[in-house]
Amino acid sequence: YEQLPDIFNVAAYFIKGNLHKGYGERIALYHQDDTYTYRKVSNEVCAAAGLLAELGLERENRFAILLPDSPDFVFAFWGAIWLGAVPVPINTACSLDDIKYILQDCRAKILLTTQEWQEKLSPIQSPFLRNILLTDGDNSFRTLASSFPQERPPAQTSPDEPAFWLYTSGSTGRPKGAIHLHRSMVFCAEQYGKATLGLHQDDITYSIAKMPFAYGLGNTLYMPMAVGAASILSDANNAFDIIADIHRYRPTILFAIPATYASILAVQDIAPLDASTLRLCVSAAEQLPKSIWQRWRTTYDIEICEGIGTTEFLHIFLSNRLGECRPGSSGKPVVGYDVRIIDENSVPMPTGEIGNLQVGGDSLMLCYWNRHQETRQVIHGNTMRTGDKYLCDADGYFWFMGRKDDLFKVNGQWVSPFEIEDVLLQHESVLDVAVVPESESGENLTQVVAYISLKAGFSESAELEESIRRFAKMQLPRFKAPKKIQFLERLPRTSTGKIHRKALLKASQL
Ligand code: 3SK
Repeated sequence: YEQLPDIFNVAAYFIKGNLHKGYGERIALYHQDDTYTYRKVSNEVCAAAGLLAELGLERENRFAILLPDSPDFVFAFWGAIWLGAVPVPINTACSLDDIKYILQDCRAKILLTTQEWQEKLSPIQSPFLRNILLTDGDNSFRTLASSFPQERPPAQTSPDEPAFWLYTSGSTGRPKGAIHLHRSMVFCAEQYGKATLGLHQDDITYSIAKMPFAYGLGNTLYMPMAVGAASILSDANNAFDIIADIHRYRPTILFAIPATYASILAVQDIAPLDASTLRLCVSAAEQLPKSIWQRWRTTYDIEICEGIGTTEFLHIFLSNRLGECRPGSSGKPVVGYDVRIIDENSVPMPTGEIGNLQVGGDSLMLCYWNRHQETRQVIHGNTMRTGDKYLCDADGYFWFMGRKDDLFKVNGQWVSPFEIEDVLLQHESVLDVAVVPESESGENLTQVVAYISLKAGFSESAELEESIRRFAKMQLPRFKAPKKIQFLERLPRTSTGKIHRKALLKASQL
């Protein structure tokens, strides 16, 4: 990881870096029927910066981007950083209420969005907002930007000043704005993108996680750009559209979440995926059940490299490596990160024992915006306690045991929901499952409840419930087998695609 100069603008570093390497005519982006070369991206970014400056966006001002993954998103994001301003991508999968909250909380001076979103948000009440730019309609962002020069010097920023914010999707409370520096993306691209995954210029990345989510931002935006590779911009979010995208654009790397892999496998008989262009598959955001890893490998002969990251660290810090994957584990530390398991007094846990995950590394956020206490609770010196329970085995692989409040005790013994979910997923009818505890009414005892959504062709019945229950009992100790099974058409998920366990916990307590 290189020493960065005192004056450093990360937008100029990535964009001009590719032109200097002679990659100007290489494809950077695929979007619908269009392709964009690195030269085109550079021109559009400078023009966007010109427009934003003209509209009064100044260094350190926040600039909200509420868009699906699209070329406009890319040009606006880099254009703002080019100016020394601070883009704040907002996930279109957030609730309307959270989007309005984020707009106010980040004090954006300008918002870039679509007509449809502007109408949904109307009236926008933020005393800081001066201008709303739209990507569609008569005076579109791109049309307005086209009258600005395609060259302009970047702001003379430093590696240590804020470059962009990302809001955490937290399943409770309001989203929190994590402030990231100009240096952060370089660190992640070097340590994870290049050194761990071996990304190279001929790769084409396809990410199911979208750019306002830290995982998607790296997969689609800055990691491919760090090596002169290409990425696919798409809003596909179901197995059929994802498969169609893979057949159309022929990506070499698929970045997805466990639900994506499960859903592609579930339609394999009716919409078979030709995975022959994929050299690498990555899963993050949630624990990947072993059974899905194994079925994927058997079906497509590709390992899924599971990893884990956080919005606060910007990208993945624990990862499996091709050829060395241990299904069900989060892998080993990405070089450059110090990952430990500690007890409540910060003492390292012995091998094989469950403790709290503590991570140190140069991509750690500066702080949560305007949240002093919450920042202090998670950041300790150069490290962060992520709130995850983990153990590390004798070979140095890390195993996720649940968020600190996902683990629960039954008959006095710790239960991790993932072990039970993994078993239930092996039943022929189960598409998706989440296990949560429930107090047995009238008694102070905890029982295991499984929420299940079924594969196409199966429907809820007493016989099916009994068959799943029997299947679980055969493979799990008695106290871990679900006492109660609830069928749902779809499991509730957060805006980043994680199972919304808190919502299920509430439901099981009603
Ligand atoms: O949730 C994750 O595993 C993750 C991965 C990469 C970047 C950000 C996040 C939250």
